[in-house]
Amino acid sequence: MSLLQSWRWFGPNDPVSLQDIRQAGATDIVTALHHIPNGEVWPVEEIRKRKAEVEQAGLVWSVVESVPVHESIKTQTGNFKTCIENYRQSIRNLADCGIYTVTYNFMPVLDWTRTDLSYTVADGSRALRFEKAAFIAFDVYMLRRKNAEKDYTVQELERAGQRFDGMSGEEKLLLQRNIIAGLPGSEESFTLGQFQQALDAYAGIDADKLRQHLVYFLQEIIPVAEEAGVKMVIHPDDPPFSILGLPRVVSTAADVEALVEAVPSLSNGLCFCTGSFGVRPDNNLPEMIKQFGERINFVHLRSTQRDADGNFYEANHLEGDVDMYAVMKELIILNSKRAHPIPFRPDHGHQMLDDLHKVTNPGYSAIGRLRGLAELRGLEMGIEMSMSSKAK
Ligand code: DNO
Repeated sequence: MSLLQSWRWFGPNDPVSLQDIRQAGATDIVTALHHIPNGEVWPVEEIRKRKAEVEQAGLVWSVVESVPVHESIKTQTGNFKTCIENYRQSIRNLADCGIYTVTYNFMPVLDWTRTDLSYTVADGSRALRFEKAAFIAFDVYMLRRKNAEKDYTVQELERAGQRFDGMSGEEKLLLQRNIIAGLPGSEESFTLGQFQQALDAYAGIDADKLRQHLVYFLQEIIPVAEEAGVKMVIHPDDPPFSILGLPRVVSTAADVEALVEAVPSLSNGLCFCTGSFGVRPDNNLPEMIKQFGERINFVHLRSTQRDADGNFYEANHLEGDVDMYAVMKELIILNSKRAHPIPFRPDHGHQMLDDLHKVTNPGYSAIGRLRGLAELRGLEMGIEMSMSSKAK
């Protein structure tokens, strides 16, 4: 039994169609009801409608990514209890429609963050990149966050200052847009003023407090997930370190361990994203698969390339810092112990070939992911075959 090959689809407005996805060879769809406002219940009729659309194309909607967690739940303010109750109802409704894997994250304010959505790599394709100097320039000189300088070294500030001075007005605006206007899949988008307000909501919340809020949320929703047969899978922080003075609680193996200890139910699961965890050299990915295997119910396969200055860009799926061979081998072993195959999706991809001339969702163009999926399925088949021939 091989891993399940899935593909993220952003719904009817996605420039990549369900037919395209079938031709890429994926069998399963990962999607969300992006039109339902954050914090509200996902109604059964809406879930059914989306499911039927996917099935008409000969595909299966097997994973939700994501049912977003409202900011009020993360800060425990305002009507967060109602938002949690709504979340529980969405879990029940999804299960009623036969969808049993639900992805979410607990990153404050921003979902994933990059500074450059069009970084040209050596072969001419475009990748997503996180450049530290540009990010600090945004934080200190554009957002002018109070006391931001304290988070950086003198050398980092100097480099960021030079970077900022060298940028045109247009480049500054683009940088701001890349960081706060909302990348695909993040349900929030801000102006600079709104953004500062959103950050202010975390003034008294350090990592311990945020972790307490996450554990509280889990204690409230996991019993419902268990009853409904749903696996909740948390996506790690991207990038997996603190940004803009915000706390982070899902960046390392120790972070995951703390969550497992607090809420041991197997419905408290993990979306194992090699691209996010892999940015930290201290995250040993194959070891993490062994350690948390029983709660890995969804996988994002992607690689990043770090440099000595703290920058990283998204490499081709089989290149970069992630040892994809070792990761895939562990996943195959894990999958062989399961009654149902674990879904993975090729996460992000370079903008390349024809897609360079199209408007695409950053990271989610068709051809780069098609390449990623093709390489990953070949890698899986090769490892599987060599493992079974050894066994013979
Ligand atoms: C980025 C994605 C994330 C992910 C959410 C999960 O490409 O992996 O936006 O969907 O963090 O809740």
